[in-house]
Amino acid sequence: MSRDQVYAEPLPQVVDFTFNAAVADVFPDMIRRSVPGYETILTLLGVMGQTFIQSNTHVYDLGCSLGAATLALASRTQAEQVQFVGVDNSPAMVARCEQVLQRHLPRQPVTVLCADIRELSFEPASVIVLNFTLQFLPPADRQALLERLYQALVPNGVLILSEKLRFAEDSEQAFLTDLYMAFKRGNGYSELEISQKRNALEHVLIPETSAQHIERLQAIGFKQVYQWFQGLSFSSFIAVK
Ligand code: GEK
Repeated sequence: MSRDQVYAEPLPQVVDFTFNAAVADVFPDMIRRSVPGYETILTLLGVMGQTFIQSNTHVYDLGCSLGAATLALASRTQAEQVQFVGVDNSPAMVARCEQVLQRHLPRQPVTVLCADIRELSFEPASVIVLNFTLQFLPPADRQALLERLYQALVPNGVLILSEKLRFAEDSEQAFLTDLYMAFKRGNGYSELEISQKRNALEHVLIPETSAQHIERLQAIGFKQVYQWFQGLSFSSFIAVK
């Protein structure tokens, strides 16, 4: 696995973060060293796939990067005639994702689309995953997308939404941010890498509070909404139609 050194050297100017080829090349290392609990979430996505994927439906992995969530979801399901669809708007990610999924899921019908998830039309789906993707959409676009995902889900279908959180209380925000810095240092990132990456993400990754996520999903109509995972500021929700 190639090591993430994207922000290791001082940059004359830190530009907004993009999912370009340099990021795609080191992505598995970057996300594991940057998202506390990422591996655990993937393991439990396997359990959710086994539980919630229904035969003759679609399963969407939106903002799929290299397809890790699709691989996890497909790993344990016994459902039949399931069409897996990974979608990402980074051509560099999509090219690599196609190779990964062809290699690891040769017998499953899998499609990888290079598209903006805000512009896609969805087929009836039993599971839709946004694993750390919604946070990269402009906040004003989030409600409309979630409403369309709700419409696409079949009865008892689920949306799994993983996000970096913001905290309403300044003290909780500061407390968890300090721990997150320690987590990144512990994973080998230097102070320079941490601060350059934070600047690059500032206008690109816009986190919301847990209450905002839960209330919006409930208002859209999901009958059960649970926050099932939290590792420092990184969290995951499941919403059942
Ligand atoms: C994983 N889910 O490993 N349309 C399509 N894709 C988008 C859009 C958009 N509008 N905006 C961002 N992306 C993955 C990790 S990474 C999370 C997801 C992270 C894509 C973007 O290109 C990137 O590949 C992905 O969403 C977010 O389980 O890097 O923190």
